[in-house]
Amino acid sequence: ANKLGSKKERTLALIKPDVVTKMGDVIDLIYSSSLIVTKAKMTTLTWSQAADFYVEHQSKPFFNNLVQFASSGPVVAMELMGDEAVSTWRRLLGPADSAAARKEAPQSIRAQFGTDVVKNVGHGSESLSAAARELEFFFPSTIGHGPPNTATFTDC
Ligand code: RTP
Ligand code: MG
Repeated sequence: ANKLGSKKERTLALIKPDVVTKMGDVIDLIYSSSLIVTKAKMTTLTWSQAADFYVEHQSKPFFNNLVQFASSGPVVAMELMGDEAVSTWRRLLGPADSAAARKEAPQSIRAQFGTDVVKNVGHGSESLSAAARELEFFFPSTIGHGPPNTATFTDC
């Protein structure tokens, strides 16, 4: 915590294939929040990469649907930074089911731009440890081919 008592965190936000062509609408809402975008990458996951990303859900009945959808087109992965970024981003997204979100949290991103529980606009890490794993998944710290991931922002 800093001297004001806030906790600066980083989280992984994913814009899913259903709204990736309207990513600006989602990013506008991030700009209106207390969070800032500190890394971003558009990529298309293979089925096996999406299964790896969602490994925590591998025993769930919806796993195959989820992985199929997540690998069905491009996604935009972002690192978001700000006070309590993990919970703040999940609150901005709203409930997982977009139809429920329209009733329970009509201002939320899923309420405004989502379709149902599958086409639900985005993903947010659910804990700091999940955020660390998911950020490393999309923005690996090891240097491979291509430009290294050296873009970093220090706490402000
Ligand atoms: P939350 O845990 O806050 O409900 O939201 P979440 O986005 O983390 O959703 P979660 O329940 O953890 O599920 C992960 C993703 O799986 C897809 N899903 N499909 N019945 C279904 O077909 C179903 N249920 C969940 C959603 O894409 C969800 O985001
Ligand atoms: Mg969840």
